[in-house]
Amino acid sequence: MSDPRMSTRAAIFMGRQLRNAVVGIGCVALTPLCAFAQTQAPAQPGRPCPRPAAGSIVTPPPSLFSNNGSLSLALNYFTTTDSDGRTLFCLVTADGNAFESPTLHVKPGDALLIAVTNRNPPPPPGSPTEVVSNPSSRCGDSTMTITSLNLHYHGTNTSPACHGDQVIHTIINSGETFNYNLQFPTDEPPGLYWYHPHVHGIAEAAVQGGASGALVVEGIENIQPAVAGLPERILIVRDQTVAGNPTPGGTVPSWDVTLNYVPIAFPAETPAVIQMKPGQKEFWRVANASADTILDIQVVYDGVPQTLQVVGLDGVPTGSQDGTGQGKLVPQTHILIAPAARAEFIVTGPSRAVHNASFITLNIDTGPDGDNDPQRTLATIRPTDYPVPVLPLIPATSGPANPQRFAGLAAATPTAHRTLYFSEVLSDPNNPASPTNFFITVDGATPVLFDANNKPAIITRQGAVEDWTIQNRTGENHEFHQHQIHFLWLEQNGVPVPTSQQQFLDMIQVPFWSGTGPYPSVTVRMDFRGMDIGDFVYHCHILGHEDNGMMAIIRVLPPS
Ligand SMILES: [Cu+2]
Repeated sequence: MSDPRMSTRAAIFMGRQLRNAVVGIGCVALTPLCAFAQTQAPAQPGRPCPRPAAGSIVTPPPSLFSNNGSLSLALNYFTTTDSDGRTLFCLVTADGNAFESPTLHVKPGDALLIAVTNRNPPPPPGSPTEVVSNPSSRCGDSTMTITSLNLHYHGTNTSPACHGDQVIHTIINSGETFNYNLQFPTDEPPGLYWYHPHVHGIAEAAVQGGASGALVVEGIENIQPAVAGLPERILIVRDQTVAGNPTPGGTVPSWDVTLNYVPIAFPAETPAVIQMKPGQKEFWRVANASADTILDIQVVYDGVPQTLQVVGLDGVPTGSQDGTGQGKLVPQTHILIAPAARAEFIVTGPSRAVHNASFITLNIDTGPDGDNDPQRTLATIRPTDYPVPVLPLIPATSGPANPQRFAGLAAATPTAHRTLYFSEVLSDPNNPASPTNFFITVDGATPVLFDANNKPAIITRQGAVEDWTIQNRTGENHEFHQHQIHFLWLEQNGVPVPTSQQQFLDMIQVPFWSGTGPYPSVTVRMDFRGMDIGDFVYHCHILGHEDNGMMAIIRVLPPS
């Protein structure tokens, strides 16, 4: 599109059309998505995107494993509506068993090959479109519509080139098939990652529709031997709109949550059920696959928060990057999990003497302009001699740890320092009810809404190590995500993080600003020493913010 302002408006328009259609009270007639949702039959025979009933036992997602260095699969992308009028989206294996949202297990060094077919119906005539690439940047289709798709492999240190983990220009439109070919580096940290659609403007709707799954890089038992032999429980929290669209506040959440698709729906908020053998240690791998909801998880037995032995955050084993190849357990009684972040930890099942055992998320103070993320019980934990389902076991330690991607980063000399900040303004300063524009900006530059055709906001070179201070100049929390690489958490509000608490992350929350005093900030060390060159993005992972502009492009050039 020749006029970048038009392009931006189209993207914002698309995001808001979708958001309005999904969040609004039922489906508002004549909005594009409603027309799309109501008039189009599912492409899959039967009912795609099935969901379990409230109060169901939590079952693990189906798993697919790599073999001889690669994992190859085909996924179909479907949509439907549920009984409350929500638009659902799902990724389902195309061959054989029609597994929804399979967990993809790969080893460091493996290839992941996915043929993705968008089986959404075409967009209704007259719905918005946007050209997101030119002939040189094109990757798949060139025109985004309200039914477009692409996939992001969150947290993976894989290439941002086309057919890799490329989200700026990759577009898969209705009826089209696109082939992903991701090569995992041999030094990819073992742990929990995830995949989800990432088309700017409609990412929130796709993720709240449920189109996401876990991705496990195998081998954590070689860095954290404490998990060897333990039952492995993959838990995926997603969010979705609240039926009836009540005004958030008090106990009314901005979004309902689900646990492995079991709904915890306002107002009943019936917890899901997890069965555990009394006193049995399990290895829990929790992904916050919510579009917008911040979690602060806790396991509580008869009112007492249990000590969780954290072994990994955002796919990186805790304490594992000091050159020893071994991790360290970090005891915590609750774990903040930003949208898109992951936490992996050991939890011990309740004894028979425990009357009330639960897996909860605590209330989040998101700031005066933030969502309402109140405390909720995600699951009741029931001690059972023969729990169902029977969980798979983490293998025994099999050898030395693979080389670690971020080793030595703490001691590296930064080659640049930058300050970035989150900001928000009303799109019409004279109308308090007008939509908000969201920005992430390098200090000193002019704030611009994200557009796939924007120039890079930051240009650096492979080999660089940069310290970034990221400020929040708004009245709500934002959740910083850097694609392609992890970063080392160095400072909070200018105060150094103790070495024992430093961690490699791909998500970090920047708390809201009270309106007076210094802006809250985090300082992180970015590691561009790896293989990945090209253009990729950083953004707020509250996807409602990202869809409305809070994303920018970084370009990593080859070494000079
Ligand atoms: Cu945000």
